[in-house]
Amino acid sequence: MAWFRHDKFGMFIHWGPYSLLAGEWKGQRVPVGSEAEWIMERFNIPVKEYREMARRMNPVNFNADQWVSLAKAAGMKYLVITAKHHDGFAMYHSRVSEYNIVDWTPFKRDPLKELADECQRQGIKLFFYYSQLDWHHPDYWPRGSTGLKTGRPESGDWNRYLDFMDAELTELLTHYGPLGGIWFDGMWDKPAANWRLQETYALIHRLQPSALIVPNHHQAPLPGEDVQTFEQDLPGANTAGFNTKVIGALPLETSLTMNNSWGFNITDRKFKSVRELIGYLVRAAGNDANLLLNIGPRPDGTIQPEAIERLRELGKWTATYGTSIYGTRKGPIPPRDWGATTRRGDTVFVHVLNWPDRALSLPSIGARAVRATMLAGGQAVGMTQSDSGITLTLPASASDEPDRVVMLLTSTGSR
Ligand code: FHN
Repeated sequence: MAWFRHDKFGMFIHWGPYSLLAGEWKGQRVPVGSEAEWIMERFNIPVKEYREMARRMNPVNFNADQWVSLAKAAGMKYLVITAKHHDGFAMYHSRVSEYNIVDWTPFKRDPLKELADECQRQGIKLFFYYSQLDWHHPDYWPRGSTGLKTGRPESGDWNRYLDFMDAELTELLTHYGPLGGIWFDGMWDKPAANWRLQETYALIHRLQPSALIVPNHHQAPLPGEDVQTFEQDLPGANTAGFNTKVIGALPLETSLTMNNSWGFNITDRKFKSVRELIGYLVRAAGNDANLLLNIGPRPDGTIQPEAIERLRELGKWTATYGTSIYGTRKGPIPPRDWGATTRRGDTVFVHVLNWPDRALSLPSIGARAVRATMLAGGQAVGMTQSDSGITLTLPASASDEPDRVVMLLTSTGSR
């Protein structure tokens, strides 16, 4: 948990047979702003047809080194990739389901093994995303709120499905070296079902005691879980409509799309700007949370230039300003419209994201500030203090920066 809290910034990757469709099925398009990895459900694609489509998965241009290097260049410290999404297709060499990228497609390689080896080499922690919800498996029965029209028999054995899930998780936890953890999703499809969570969590912790369990069930944390994750929202906010407002004591994370879809959607051009993305990273840190930023690679294994460009720009930013993010905790002032604060030891970082003026008045930070300097360049920042707070006078020259970061050294400091 300590490393997770420290590392703050990760790459999320949604990649599977849905990437081949890129948001289109038989002339129908998923609307912009909606999730292309949900195409099977959106257009009620029968399992039989989807399975045939999946045979075409052949990412000949996939290069694990390039993906991991890109994450690293952006300043990301961990990576979460879809080992199995809701469509039930294993993007790794499963021995308990032939419906996997090695046995089912001409590709024959195991991209998750290649990624795991590369992550080891480059010092990036790897998580496997695993969808508990399954639109393909016949034993995912009784059904929940989705996957109702894929043409499966109206019967099945729920415990057999859970055994299958545990068998796949066992493979993932034993064949790919040490993992950062397992990132679960999909329990929200059947919230009232008996998921045998405690058995599954115990299995994971037995196989890899340091693997973190990150459940995206949109509820308050349950026993055995290690991280609380929020989807498309900062902790405590619920613009997405399904996030809990309860914030527990675990390390926190926010997952975020770079455009509006998790999986590759060829017509979704609504990429967030670099400035917005920096804002999310900073506001996440100001809320004590990590940012898990998603990309949806193309089916051939390449990454869209819009994503590459943004990740490289983020890398330039983290190279200078990363010290105000990594290893910090939320600062003394809760996030505001103008920005957020983070803290490491005696230093409070004031992130000015959205403030046009030079003078900025802050409430009390609970200690006396003895020095204020710009993080980039080290210029002194004017400061007046009273019991009610501090007024900073920011240098004019930096006003077009996405984040003007002021370092406040507090009186408890020894420097
Ligand atoms: O349905 C999924 C969605 O496709 C995507 O994987 C996101 C990522 O956080 N989670 C689910 C919705 O809660």
